[in-house]
Amino acid sequence: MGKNITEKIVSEHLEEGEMEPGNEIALEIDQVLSQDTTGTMVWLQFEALGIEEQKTEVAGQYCDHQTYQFDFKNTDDHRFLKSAAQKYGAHYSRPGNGICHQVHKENFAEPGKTLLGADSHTQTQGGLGMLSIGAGGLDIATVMGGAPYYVEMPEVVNVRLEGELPGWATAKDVILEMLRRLTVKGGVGKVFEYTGPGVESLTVPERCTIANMGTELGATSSVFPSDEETKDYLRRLGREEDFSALEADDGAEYDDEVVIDLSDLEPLVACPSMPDKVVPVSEVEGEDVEQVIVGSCTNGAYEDIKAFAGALDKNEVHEDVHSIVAPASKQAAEQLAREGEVADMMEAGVNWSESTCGACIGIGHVPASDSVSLRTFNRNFEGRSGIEDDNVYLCSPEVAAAASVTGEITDPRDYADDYGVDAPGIVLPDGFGGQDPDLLAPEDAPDDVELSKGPNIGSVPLGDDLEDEIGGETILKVGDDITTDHIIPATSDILKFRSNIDKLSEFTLSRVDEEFASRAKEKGGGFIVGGENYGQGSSREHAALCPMYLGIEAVVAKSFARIHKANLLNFGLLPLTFVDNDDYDKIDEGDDLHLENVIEAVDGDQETTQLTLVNETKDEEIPVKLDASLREREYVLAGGKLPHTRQNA
Ligand code: MIC
Ligand code: SF4
Repeated sequence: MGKNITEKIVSEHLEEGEMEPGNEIALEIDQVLSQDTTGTMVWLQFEALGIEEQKTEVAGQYCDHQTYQFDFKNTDDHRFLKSAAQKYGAHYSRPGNGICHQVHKENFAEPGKTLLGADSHTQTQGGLGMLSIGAGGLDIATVMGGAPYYVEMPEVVNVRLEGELPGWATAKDVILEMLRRLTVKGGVGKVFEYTGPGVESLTVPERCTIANMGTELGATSSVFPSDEETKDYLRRLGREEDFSALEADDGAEYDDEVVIDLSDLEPLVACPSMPDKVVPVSEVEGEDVEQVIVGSCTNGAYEDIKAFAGALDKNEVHEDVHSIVAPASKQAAEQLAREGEVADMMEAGVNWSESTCGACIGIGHVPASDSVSLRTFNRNFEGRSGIEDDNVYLCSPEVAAAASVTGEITDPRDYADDYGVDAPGIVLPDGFGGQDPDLLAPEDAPDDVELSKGPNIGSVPLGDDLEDEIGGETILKVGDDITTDHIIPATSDILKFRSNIDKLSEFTLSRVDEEFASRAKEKGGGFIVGGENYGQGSSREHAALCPMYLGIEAVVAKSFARIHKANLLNFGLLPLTFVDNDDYDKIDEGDDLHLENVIEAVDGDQETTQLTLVNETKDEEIPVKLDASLREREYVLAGGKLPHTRQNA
């Protein structure tokens, strides 16, 4: 039987387990990456493991989220990250050099290899035929210590692309179409593998845009073949030697199939405030726009900004619009500057930001109250832009250009007619240059580096041993689709405490209920009750670590997002699901809940065990399940993965 691409990469890296969907497998990881808001915990946990040097082929530590360094705490974080990268053998990318996924793509991504990243959009590198997966920081730390990465073998979905993109439809519209069809829950437990004749017509940066937003589908990963396009792209990056061809065998089997005819696609937007609220641009045409931003790890590459510039075609930015480009890497910015594109855009009224995630998580360029912001990003969760009740639409660089000029959401085909502009298409540079001074190689590091810890760098909190009886109040009950941005927001006022859990935990779930942290502390912990897809979005393990720190022992929900569930288990919290989702209605905030015989239920030799949750306030017995591998069960029994790893080292 032929293998698909995912099975080929998995089988080459399989250390334990069977490639049966749903089975836990242990994967050997070739490369890791972390960024500046997850990296501090990654390295603090790596330090706690007591290992002298990281053991993967390539480790990249990028400084991209908090590059404005508006507080010494950010700068101290960067200094700490540099010292950790140099001490333990990672590449260090200086603040302003670019977003981790873009800089990793430019320098290290390699077909056929595995990558684990402490950022949910790590799957971007699937555009180059790499199996790349986002995970919590502790998983990165243990992989750097030489352990495999344990993950459920995903189902592999064949996304067959037919035809070619017409005029103003783009790669962004391919992934928005996937979100329109499958929703933000549609990819849980799956890898989307893109095949079919349409793949050939897509350049690597376009493939990366599509792979990047597999995260918004909830997917474990997304992957494209590695072909002549990949070879050509690596050649332009000066890394042709990293190329190897990779495609599915004839007769490869898949668990499911989605067919998209690229020729049928039209320009789409995701409406506020969920990436799957997708409609054709024409349906929301005429909506006034006050802010347009081109950038992020989805559409901030050289090719995206070039397309924006091409679509702008030197037309002036509308007087009511603030139009901003935030390049995803300094290399992209440098290239565009050399070509004169930057000057042309500036002349047209576009502003230029440094290379950063920035506005994507509400750091800078917070939209005005009651205004529409149109962004080429991947997430528009409510409040993520830095203001509650925001109206963020997600779109392609071409749609961003049309709105910059007209001042309203405009179908770029109408804009093209009115302004006489041709669809720019994707233009690749002959070659990329620059950037070397901003990427420090581990082999050039001095021998005697010590970790540099400023006053804001705390220590790693450890969980308590699991108790056989767990009781406490329902400190909070929330609805569906609670994101990690709700649990631990990433805005500038809060992000600076990522390495200081004592302080950070004060903000836990503050966007839902400002009193949550103080109530949890006062009550000595308790339970959180959630709806579907609890913890979707970011990989930030702080969304598990902070509730643990506040004494929360279990989250009972209808379902969980993949990375968040793994993070809860890593820190010894119980992610429990209802056997019957209607029982969600049998618990109210403030109800006293009780679990008995917990150790027996966790210590079982089954991947699914059942417990009885007693609602003492309402005198109800509610059956709940723990779905966790035998290994994850050991973590919980030991009070978390870190104590477990140390005990077994
Ligand atoms: C995000 O897009 O939400 C982030 C900020 O990049 C996060 C990482 C973090 O919280 O630090 C992610 O996607 O994992
Ligand atoms: Fe940065 Fe936004 Fe990408 Fe997260 S989604 S890595 S914040 S650009």
